[in-house]
Amino acid sequence: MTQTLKQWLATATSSPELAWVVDTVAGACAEIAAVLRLAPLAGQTGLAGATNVQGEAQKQLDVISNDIFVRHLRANAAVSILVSEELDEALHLNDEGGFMVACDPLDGSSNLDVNVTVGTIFSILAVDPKAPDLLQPGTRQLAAGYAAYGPATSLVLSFGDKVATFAIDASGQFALVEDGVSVPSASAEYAINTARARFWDQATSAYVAENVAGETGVAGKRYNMRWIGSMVADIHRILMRGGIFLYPLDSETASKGGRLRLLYEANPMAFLIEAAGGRATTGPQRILEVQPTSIHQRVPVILGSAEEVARVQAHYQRL
Ligand code: AHM
Ligand code: MG
Repeated sequence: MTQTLKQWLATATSSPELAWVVDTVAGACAEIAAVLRLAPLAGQTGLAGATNVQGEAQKQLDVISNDIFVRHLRANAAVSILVSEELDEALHLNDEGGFMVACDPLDGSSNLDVNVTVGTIFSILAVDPKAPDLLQPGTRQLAAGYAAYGPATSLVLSFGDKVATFAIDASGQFALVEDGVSVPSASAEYAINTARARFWDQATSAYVAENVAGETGVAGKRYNMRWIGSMVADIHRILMRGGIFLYPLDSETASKGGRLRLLYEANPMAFLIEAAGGRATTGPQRILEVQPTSIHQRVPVILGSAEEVARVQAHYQRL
């Protein structure tokens, strides 16, 4: 018999409150999935006409997805704080709640008008509602995950010990697909935006050059490159069949600290990848140990199959 998400949550964590928060996040994702399916006919795939705090043009669906998150989390008394890519400041929701949720409500939204997989990324941390610490390193995450809105809607979830995947069933509920996903330690697939090659540092350039050389170089095997431009879709592929994702620090993003955001992109993905047996680094440092200095902080992100990430780390050690 297939387990529902609620049934699985009852055994996966000893905290009923934390299970409740995860279930609430999943409810928000299910509603976002339903909105996305109808968005082209509802004329919702365009720009919202506003710019978020990161200086990015918001899509209508970025705003709609954020509103769905706020509404679902506000109704959960255990959640006191929401940090969202689409909100300039942390949003205070419930006075007594012991949890904070950090999320990117709709990641990869530049892909919406071409019907490519997008996703929601989330991270859950404990906070004192009277004096919430918003800047906790990723090692303190209690749970993290993402929803991938592709041919199927997948929910991928971890409390840190293992990774489970779910899919939406015919009744609109998440049901367990696999409990205990692991990232293959070796792979011959890498994901990086090669149009940025002229900005790369020496470590990234050296690693990619080895892959391009394939069986004629030191890597000793032929590689394939895949870049969807939607982090959730790229990471989902890597979680399922191995590979490496790189958005390293480069000369163009250096002044901002990187491209992807620490609290609601890098940390939850690093938490999942490590729980599945992979590695996640900025190059010189484990992502989960980076001490955040602001809620929208950016970091370099290199994560995936352990052996591939180790090769990149070795290049950074040589710098
Ligand atoms: P977003 O949160 O504004 O959607 O930006 C994050 C996205 C990731 O999903 C993806 O990996 C990356 O931006 C792609 O960046 P680029 O367009 O530079 O290749
Ligand atoms: Mg994003």
